[in-house]
Amino acid sequence: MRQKTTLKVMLVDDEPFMLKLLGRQLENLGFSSPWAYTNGHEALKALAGPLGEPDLILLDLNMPEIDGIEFVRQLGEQRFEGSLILVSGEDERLMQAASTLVRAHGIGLIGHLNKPASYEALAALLDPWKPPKVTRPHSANVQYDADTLAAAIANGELVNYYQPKVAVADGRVVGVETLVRWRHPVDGLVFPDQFIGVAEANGQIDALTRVVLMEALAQTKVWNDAALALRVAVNLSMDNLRTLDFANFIADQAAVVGVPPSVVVLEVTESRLMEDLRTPLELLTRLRLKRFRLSIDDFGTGHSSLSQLRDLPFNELKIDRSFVHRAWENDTLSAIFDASLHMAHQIGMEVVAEGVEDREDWNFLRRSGCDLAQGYFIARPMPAAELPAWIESWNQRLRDPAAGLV
Ligand code: G
Ligand code: G
Ligand code: MN
Repeated sequence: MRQKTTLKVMLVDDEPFMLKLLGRQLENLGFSSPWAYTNGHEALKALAGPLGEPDLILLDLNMPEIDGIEFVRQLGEQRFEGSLILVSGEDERLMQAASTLVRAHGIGLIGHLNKPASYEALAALLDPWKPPKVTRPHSANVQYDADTLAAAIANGELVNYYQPKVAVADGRVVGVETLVRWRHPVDGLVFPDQFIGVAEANGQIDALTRVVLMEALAQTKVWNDAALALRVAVNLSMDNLRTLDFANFIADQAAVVGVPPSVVVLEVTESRLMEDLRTPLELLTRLRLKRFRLSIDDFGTGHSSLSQLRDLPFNELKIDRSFVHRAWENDTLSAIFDASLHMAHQIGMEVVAEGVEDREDWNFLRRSGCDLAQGYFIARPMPAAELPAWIESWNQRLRDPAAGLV
């Protein structure tokens, strides 16, 4: 990491007193004296000037001439590559909205400070902070073309990774979610957000899902035969539900491989609105009749919503990670989390919390009454071969009183 003293910091706040206070706190933390502006326009002009971009900006939200929100938009348009801290006396929900906006502009947000900013709060944000190396996520986000993807599917370049789902009450490993990756011969491991959309747009999602599902079923059979009783979840795109024979395909494959439908979870996300619900409704209802488990994925975002709960026979609800991570410290998130959890329980569904990233998230879930948990705190998605050893070490963590997991 670079020396703090060589990092350039910009302060933008209409109150000169705040500039002085923050400036002094930064110097005490080892930063060289920041560039300070009481006016957003001048700060923006400076950004385009010979001094270049700072590594870090501390930005006040409430300013008379150009407010913090507009400032953030202009930073986004200029493709600002440094990091940002929001400073404000506004309430938590407004700060949440502003934070979401900053991230939507692709700007690295370190966090926010409540006025009057304390030295301890600033130190807590900046101590773990590392200035980003100049790689913006969207530049890395290549989309592949349909022919390349078709060849990859045909050549068996897609591989399944599996992420554990554990019971919150006792930590027991209940199942795994299948997450597809592409072992690209040149580009390395490619993540699904770079090719699922391509497959959906080019009529390849059925072919892709068939490959993923067959591999997942075969793997589940291997685990079950080795006395590892696991449920296996597979993600279905709404586009998989447009033709009725897809239900037969799933049922036939499970029967051929010898995996009972009751251990197969089909996770459905509705990323865009379906005009005609009749086919998906028929297909999912038939799968449910055959005792497959149906899960509503990313609940609370996009179109994964109440009307789907009303219309479709789901037995599992996955609360989207944006309502889980940090819900312990955010009243809005925990209110949405609790409401979703209780609603699902009232209609007899099992609830999975996604995005359990750290100890605080886990402790929050333990208090919440949620059924299952999934996330980096427990395990990242991994190749099938790594799962038995991971289960072993997880069980050790569970038995260790010092770990205090359960
Ligand atoms: O795996 P992450 O590891 O990056 O997955 C990103 C997204 O891709 C998730 O929203 C997940 O639901 C989706 N995804 C992963 N595997 C599959 C798949 O086999 N089919 C579909 N339709 N989506 C998948
Ligand atoms: O949409 P779906 O729930 O299928 O997405 C699973 C996605 O979430 C995958 O991309 C997976 O890698 C990612 N994921 C799993 N656990 C965590 C976590 O704890 N934090 C974050 N940010 N992403 C996670
Ligand atoms: Mn999923």
